[in-house]
Amino acid sequence: MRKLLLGFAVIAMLSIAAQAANADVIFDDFESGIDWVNSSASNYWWKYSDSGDIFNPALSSAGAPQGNNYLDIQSTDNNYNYYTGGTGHYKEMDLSAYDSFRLMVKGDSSWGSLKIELKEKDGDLFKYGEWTLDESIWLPINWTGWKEVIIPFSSFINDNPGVGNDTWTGDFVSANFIVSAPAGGSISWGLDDIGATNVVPEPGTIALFGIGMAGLLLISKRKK
Ligand SMILES: [Ca+2]
Ligand SMILES: [Ca+2]
Ligand SMILES: [Ca+2]
Ligand SMILES: [Ca+2]
Repeated sequence: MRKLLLGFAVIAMLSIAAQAANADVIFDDFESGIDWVNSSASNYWWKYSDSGDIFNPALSSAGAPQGNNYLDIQSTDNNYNYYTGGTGHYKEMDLSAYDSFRLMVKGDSSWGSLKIELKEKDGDLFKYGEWTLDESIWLPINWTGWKEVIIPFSSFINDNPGVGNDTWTGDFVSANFIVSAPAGGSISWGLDDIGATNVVPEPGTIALFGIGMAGLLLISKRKK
């Protein structure tokens, strides 16, 4: 009986750990390559650069954090306005079951920041971060190497009041990643495993966790 209880408790705990470690849904992991600006496809990317700047997002396979490929972004701000360009991804998905945006980001220790925009089918546009005159306060990419970034959908700001229902419902159509580099400087970043996850466990998970805890308590009680 004790072994059975212990086994069940361990399974319950492990299932919670597994759920916490993985993104629940992925809308691009770059494993099937990148379809650049093909508006007839159901899953494609686009890119644009600031006038005179260098902005090169491209598929790379050197040290991907997940699978074999990731999106490598090399960019230089030649006109000293911090903004260098952006790249976006179109893929319609129902994200209503998830509470947070989630992706892997590779930084290069040079100062820079990323603005993330999410668009919904009803026309709503939500942004993460604000731009001020000469200083970006977007998501600062101030680390070196790969890091998991999780941003609750509730932290995104409605960027077009009056268009759409001004509410995030998860009726996702596209994401846009806009890059700010040091003035006159360069960034070398990577993106991978872009998707959505749940940070707040669902009631079922909490119940499972409770059963696991109860099992462990019962075992420790019987040992005495
Ligand atoms: Ca990948
Ligand atoms: Ca620029
Ligand atoms: Ca809106
Ligand atoms: Ca909406």
